[in-house]
Amino acid sequence: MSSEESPFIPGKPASSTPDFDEPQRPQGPPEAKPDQSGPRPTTPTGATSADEQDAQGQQGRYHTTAQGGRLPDTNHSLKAGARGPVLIQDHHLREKITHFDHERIPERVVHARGAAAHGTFVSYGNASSVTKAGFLQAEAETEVFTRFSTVVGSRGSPDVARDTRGFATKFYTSEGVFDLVGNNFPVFFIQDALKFPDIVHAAKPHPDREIPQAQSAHDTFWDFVSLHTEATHHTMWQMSDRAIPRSLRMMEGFGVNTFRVQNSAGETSLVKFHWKPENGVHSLLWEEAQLVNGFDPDFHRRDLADAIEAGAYPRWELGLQVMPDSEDEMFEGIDLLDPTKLVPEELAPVRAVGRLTLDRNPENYFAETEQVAFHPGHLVPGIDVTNDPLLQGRLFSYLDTQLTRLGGPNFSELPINRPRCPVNDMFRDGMHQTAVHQGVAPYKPNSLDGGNPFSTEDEHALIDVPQPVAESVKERRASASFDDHFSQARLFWLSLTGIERQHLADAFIFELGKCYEETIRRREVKNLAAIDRELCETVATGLGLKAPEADDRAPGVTASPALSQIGRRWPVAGRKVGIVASADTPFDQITTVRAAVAEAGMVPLLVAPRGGRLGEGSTSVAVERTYATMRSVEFDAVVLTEGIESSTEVDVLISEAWRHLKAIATCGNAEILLEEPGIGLGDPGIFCSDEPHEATRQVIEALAEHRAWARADM
Ligand code: HDE
Repeated sequence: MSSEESPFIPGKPASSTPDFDEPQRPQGPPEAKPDQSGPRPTTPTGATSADEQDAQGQQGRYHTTAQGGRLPDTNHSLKAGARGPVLIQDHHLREKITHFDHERIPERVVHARGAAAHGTFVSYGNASSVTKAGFLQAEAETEVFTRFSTVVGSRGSPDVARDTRGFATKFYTSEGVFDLVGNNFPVFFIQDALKFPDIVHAAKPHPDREIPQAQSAHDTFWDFVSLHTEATHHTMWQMSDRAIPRSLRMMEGFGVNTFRVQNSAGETSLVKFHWKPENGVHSLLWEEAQLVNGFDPDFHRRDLADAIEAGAYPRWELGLQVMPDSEDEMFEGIDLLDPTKLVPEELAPVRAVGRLTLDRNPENYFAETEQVAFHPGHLVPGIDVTNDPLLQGRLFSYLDTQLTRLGGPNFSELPINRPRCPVNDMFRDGMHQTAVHQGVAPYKPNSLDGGNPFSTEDEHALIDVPQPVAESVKERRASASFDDHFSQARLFWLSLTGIERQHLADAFIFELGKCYEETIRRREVKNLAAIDRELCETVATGLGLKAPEADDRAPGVTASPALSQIGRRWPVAGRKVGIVASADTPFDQITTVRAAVAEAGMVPLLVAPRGGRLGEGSTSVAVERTYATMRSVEFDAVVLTEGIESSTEVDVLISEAWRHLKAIATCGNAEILLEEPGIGLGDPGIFCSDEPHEATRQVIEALAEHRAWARADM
């Protein structure tokens, strides 16, 4: 460095004296952030508030070190001359690289891939007869954060793998945090938490080559579930269309385990929690799912964020199935402590008790979606656990896992996990402690801190309903009612329509067809014989195996029609319609179709051969997808306008939309495009009209049933 060169910026002349009197401040007003100087607000824990924490590391207008020292340059490390080696004294270099080196935390051991949103839960006020939980009382409104996830795949795995989906909601109630940590299936693979590592090891990639990613279509999974028949019911759901949701917004949610609730008179009931989506329960087809995973691996994540940003807020009703708190904890012959069993809605109707609206995307994926920590033991007064052995094990696991994942016991101080009510837990110190606790007596009883904090005999969380525990001996055994592994698997099968059954059988054929070991395939087909003859024969035929003898282990089972996804009409808001046009399309056709789609609360996506705009001047419309960037799987329905020509891309679009039972409308002479693939103008879900508005109206009407199911029989 020459003697005239600045010690801070190579090449910049040094000032002769330190510039104390006239600091060189940037001109103009501060750019982005509001002024965050001034005293830091504190929460009752003594920690800085959530808002303040969010801004930590991003305050003021200058780039600084982590210690707040202003930085002149972050492009060049400090070197012994412009071409010389880097000096170890460059603190900025070491601090920046060191922080970067430690940016990753362990991903969740299961449910690693997730997407989340903030929202509000509004109670209908009609649940007080069964629970005193404050957030379910009249006029209660509660801030929530919901995270959806797949189970098996790693953080970077594709969204629409065939898998169970997590559906976890954190209610920041005035009585403390309540977490409803559920799935999109009402049942689980195992009856005892002790088996959880086994099912997860079996479902995860093979330990030698670490393949396949985010799949159950492999030997270890089928080895386990074929041997461990209590998994049969869940496996049926996993092979059903429920395992490939069209959107996270179109899934049901279930608490799975049975909970015990208590009202203010001290009366208890057993309940199962349900989330019912306002948009209906819809799925992709398997071929679509496979295409989506290549075309847009972030399909679900993008869909959720886009919908919220566009104001098409997803909504669910929270429902309760309420069963009497009987001594044997059975209901209509169903053991309520067995998480491989559901209670058919026909036997215990789902009573809607409030509405969840997700209306705000996270601002920072890591801080919120990644660091949120759920726990089925985060309970509020009026909601307690049962002895379901799966739930009991979960009560241990979720706290334990955060210690590794979030690096210590203070994760509830992270902004996303903080209760929105006073916290005075008497916990102290530990890694990543952010609170500055007051007082000298973090123990009870004490006199030095005036006896603070006080215990309450009033409403408290962990209600610990005094349940009698049967006089018993210690033993590793489940009750005999847990031995029935097939009757509800059959109930699920019988509840599905023909096309849903076909999809389910096809999924078995695909998944077992991916297993190398024939013994595994045979063993699973034998299990299917205990569910249904037709299912077993279809799968055996698909695999080239001989169907085993009929097995009548599940006699006298009836259907629960509520489990089928097909046969109802649903709101179409938020669905996506591809409008294919070109520079030759009459412009009013484009505007008419777009307006009709938007008016129905759906998302119009204009597709054209090339990018840019269609139409002239200020009324022109931006092309949202080109032939290079579109694929049929993104659209729920397709409208073909006049002026588009046959091309490979358009032909593939039409044939896929046709095969995937999607509604297709043509305006005017665009119907010619249907000739080549042999699509009849009167076929189900095909709408041709000279009136673009009419063609679009018919498509919207058809979308209420999700797909043109009648085409499946053609
Ligand atoms: Fe979980 N589960 N689980 N699980 N689970 C986790 O906790 C576990 C089970 C569910 O978005 C982990 O924080 C055991 C049933 C969801 O952050 C872990 C058993 C249901 C999520 C864990 C079960 C679930 C998890 C991993 C058997 C549906 C994601 C990371 C006894 C009712 C939550 C974490 C999120 C996450 C353990 C069974 C739902 C390891 C031991 C049944 C939605 O603690």
